[in-house]
Amino acid sequence: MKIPKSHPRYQSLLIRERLADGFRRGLIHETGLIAHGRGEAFDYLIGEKTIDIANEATKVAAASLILAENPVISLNGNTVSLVAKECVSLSKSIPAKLEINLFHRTEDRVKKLADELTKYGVEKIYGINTDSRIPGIDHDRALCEKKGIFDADVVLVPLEDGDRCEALKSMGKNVITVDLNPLSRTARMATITIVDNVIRAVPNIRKWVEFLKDKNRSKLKDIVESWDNKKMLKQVLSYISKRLNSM
Ligand code: PTJ
Repeated sequence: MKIPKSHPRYQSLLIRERLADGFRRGLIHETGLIAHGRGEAFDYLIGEKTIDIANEATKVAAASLILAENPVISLNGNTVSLVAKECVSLSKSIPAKLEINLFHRTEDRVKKLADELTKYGVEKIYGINTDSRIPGIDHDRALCEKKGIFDADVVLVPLEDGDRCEALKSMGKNVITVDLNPLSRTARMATITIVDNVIRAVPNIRKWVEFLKDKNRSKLKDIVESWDNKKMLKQVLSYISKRLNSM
């Protein structure tokens, strides 16, 4: 469908079209569309822009990814449909590995997602031939690669589910998530939560990576170690309630 640029909800409708296209091409599971609806509602509440505290979380996430020894970006259907190209360029600038990890896993979807990523010049995609399991998870999101997520010290997991976030943390990893819902289990479990739309967050992480890359490592460590995720989530909720009260 051709959406006129003059439409007041142009950006939002464009994102929906991209997801619908991802669904038709077999990249997204049908429940991914529902998950997007929940995200959209929270995006509305924060004003559909990157709020200052999310930008701060993004800076901390970038510092953590730069400091990591084996950083991995975990990709699902929604993320690939919305920001495949941006994830590939982020992985190159960190540098980090890319691993496909699905809740509704089928070999067909894994292949389609890998083909989509390949279009943007990825040489190696993890998660196709899984050889390990994340302990404590009974569903397919446990499946991963030893050299990828299993051995990672920092994992960026946009649109995560709480179970795996908790399990990854129990393995001693730092988990960075992008989740528009500041109340979700994932948002509360993660080491660093970026409460922003993945569409805005991924390019913003890259921007911060480029800015911080050459900075002194002990300065980056200070940025990461002084981060208080719970405090930040409270600030986001207070931002939303102030916004609602002022309407
Ligand atoms: O591709 P698969 O098979 O791995 O399945 C992926 C989904 C998304 C279906 C699966 O991970 C799932 O069910 O996720 P949840 O538990 O519904 O969580 C999705 C979270 O992402 C929710 O808290 C939403 O608010 C949030 N969300 C949705 N769209 C966006 C978002 N956060 C940031 N940006 C978005 N565009």
